[in-house]
Amino acid sequence: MTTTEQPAHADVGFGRRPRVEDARFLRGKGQYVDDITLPGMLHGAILRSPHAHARIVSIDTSEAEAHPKVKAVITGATLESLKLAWIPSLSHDVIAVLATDKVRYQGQEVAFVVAEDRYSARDALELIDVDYDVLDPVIDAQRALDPGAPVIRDDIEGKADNHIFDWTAGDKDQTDAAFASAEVVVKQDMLYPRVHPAPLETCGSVAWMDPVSGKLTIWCTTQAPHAHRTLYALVAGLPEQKIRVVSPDIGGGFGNKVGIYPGYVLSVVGSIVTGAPVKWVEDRSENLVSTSFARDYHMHGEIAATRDGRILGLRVDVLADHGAFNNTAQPTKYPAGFFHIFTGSYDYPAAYCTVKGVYTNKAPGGVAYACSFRVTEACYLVERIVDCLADELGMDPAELRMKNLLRPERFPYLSPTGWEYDSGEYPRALAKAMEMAGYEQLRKEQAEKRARGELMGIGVSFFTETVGAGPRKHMDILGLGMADGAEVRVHPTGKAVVRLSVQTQGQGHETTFAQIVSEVTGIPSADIEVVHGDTDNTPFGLGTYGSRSTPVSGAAVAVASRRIVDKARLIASAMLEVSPEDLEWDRGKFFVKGDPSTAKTIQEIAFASHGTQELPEGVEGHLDAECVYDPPNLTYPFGAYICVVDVDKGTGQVKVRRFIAVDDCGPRINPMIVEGQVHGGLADGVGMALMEVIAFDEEGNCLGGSFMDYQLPTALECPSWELGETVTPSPHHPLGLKGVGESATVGSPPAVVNAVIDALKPYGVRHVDMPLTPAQVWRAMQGRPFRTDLAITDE
Ligand code: MCN
Ligand code: CUN
Repeated sequence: MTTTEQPAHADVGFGRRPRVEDARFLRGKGQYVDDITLPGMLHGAILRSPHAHARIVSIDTSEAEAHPKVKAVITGATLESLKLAWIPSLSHDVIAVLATDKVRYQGQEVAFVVAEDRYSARDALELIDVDYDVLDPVIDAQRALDPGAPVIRDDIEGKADNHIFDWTAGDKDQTDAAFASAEVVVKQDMLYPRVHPAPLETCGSVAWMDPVSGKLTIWCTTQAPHAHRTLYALVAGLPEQKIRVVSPDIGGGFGNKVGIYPGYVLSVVGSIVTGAPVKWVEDRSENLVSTSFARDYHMHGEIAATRDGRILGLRVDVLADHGAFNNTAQPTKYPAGFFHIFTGSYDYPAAYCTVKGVYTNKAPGGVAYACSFRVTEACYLVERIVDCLADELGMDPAELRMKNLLRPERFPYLSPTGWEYDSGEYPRALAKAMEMAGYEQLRKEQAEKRARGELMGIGVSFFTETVGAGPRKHMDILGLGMADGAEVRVHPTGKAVVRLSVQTQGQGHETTFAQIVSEVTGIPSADIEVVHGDTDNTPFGLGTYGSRSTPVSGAAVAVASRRIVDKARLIASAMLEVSPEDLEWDRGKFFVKGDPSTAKTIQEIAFASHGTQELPEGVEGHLDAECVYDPPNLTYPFGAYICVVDVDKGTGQVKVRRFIAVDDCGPRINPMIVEGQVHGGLADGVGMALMEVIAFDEEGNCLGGSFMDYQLPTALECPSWELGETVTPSPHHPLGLKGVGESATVGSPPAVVNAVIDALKPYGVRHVDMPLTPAQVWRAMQGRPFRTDLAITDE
């Protein structure tokens, strides 16, 4: 007996294809954490600090405990007895699960109530009486190191200031020499303000410590289920085989769901204490106020060049506001993430940067939000300062870029700060974007409008991304190296299952990872099931962030799939009674060289691998393979963006009229999904450039705690995106693929800001800090833009 023939319409390999996951999402049949209901499940709620900085004098929980529906009230003291009050952060620090000594930011977790229902748990929070001794907060990062500034982290022995780290990259002497020989030097301060990933679904977990089996199951909103499990095992001393982390459908992560939040730990403790499953799901304000923010980089840049526009060097000094705990999600040895890719896409010999991290009384976090570990800030800096240079030189910004972009023959390219860019054809991408935009025509239109007193701006940006972390010897989280496993198993009937260590939050992995297996093996992607998000059913790996799924896990899947084909060749050789070298592979089937009529399909071979066919010496039965992929390098996708805006002179309102985005992420597994990723990232970029900011008043009140104040872009703020592509494969990825998930978020903010500043040229404006709200733009026109990270105090 053989399996059925492959249907003629088979959907094999890469290509535009609807997302299989949408069948359930569009019907409202997704299974999110909050959809999980277990028998006897209790509900947790967190009491949060109203103050940014205060000593906890006492906590009285007696009234809350007396509430008829309350099952437990947990405080820092309870956790101290379990040694869980403080847990290690992702960056050589600790974070408080529940505050014991002091609260250090508004919204910090102080107590946890477990009750029969969510409403009672919330009601009981009001019955907890906390006596605070309010302290002066440190809100302005630029004043955090002032002598006499209140010390936030007095829990760290001997700590007498708010300094976290100093870090440098590049060659200082060489950079000084480049600046000394320069004809032109341009300097500019710029802030990348604190923003928030704001996923549609907030964070949450359901924890169930089964008292009989001793098995702890945690359903939670995580982008990295395996890393979470190991951290629970290490921190809580629980046996790892008795922990199962399940990441069900996730309603957007954008980096917000990389780390472990106190709420997750509290649901676990709640379950241990009560003996029942405990659900904790935060509300929107809790998500915005207390979970990982992004950016908050105060940057000073200096660029050196010749008068005719050849860039000679770049110098950068950064003050990094990490909030109250240093808990930035990035490979351990990079305290400033991948910021040292700030040299960007241009060819010049010298660059140097210093980054100083400080504590402030704000929520911790600091990297996440489609950021590729600070590449967002780096790209913004270089793309803005190149525009400042163009302004100084009186040169067209596209022409200045074209003159300095890395040429194709420079790849693989070793940057002045030590990155090896794998491949690139930069001038081609910029030329394509300019052609799509009708760049010259746009400049003509702008000149005419300027003559009439209208404000039109054209902004150009070019980005190089660094995605796909490891290799493991350089990159880890708390000692766990960044490599990922994959397993492919072909069933007897030729259908297959692929198990991943990474986890989708909306990127469409169920579709694209099946397409990778299909591309290599020829099995139709509809016949391949993708399993992920469950540590009991998937191989170990470090998860999804830094757009690493395709570069790392995708490579693991490709290698495992190739191993399937290699094994299939041996089995086919036995079936056809020829030597393996005499076989030819035509995706999906092997045949004797020169005689396609002898073909054995991969489905027939799969059946034979499980059947009675005698297998060649040394070949085990069944058709399955696995791979643990340790990437030799990161992948470097890139792109050229052009944004066209109109600015209303009377109100300062910015209208993004056009946005042209040419992206190169190597071959595209599914062009439709890639376009969706780019659309989302461009909307992110427009939001950050024009609307999004988490600012604080002088008392440390968070001013971005709801969607009334934290403004997200909608279709109204977004134009109809104009997308283009070039294809430059990665030389080291088995299928040439580069990641793309964060590209547009990295590349688009400078294009929008450059466009607005370009529109404001008649006012002599060279730089204005994001977000470019109407108020900010209008005030820039009056020559008095404000600091967007603080509440406006002068009127
Ligand atoms: N893809 C492709 N061809 C390529 C590269 C990628 O078809 N050459 C596909 C991939 O197979 C995958 C998607 O594009 O389906 C994104 O792939 P990749 O660039 O590998 O990024 P990840 O899958 O690792 O996703 C993480 C990335 C990050 S870090 C953030 S933040 C972000 C982003 O993805 N969060 C998102 N995009 C998001 N999109 C949605 N809808 N939701 C999020 O939370
Ligand atoms: Cu930086 S946000 Mo994504 O890496 O999860």
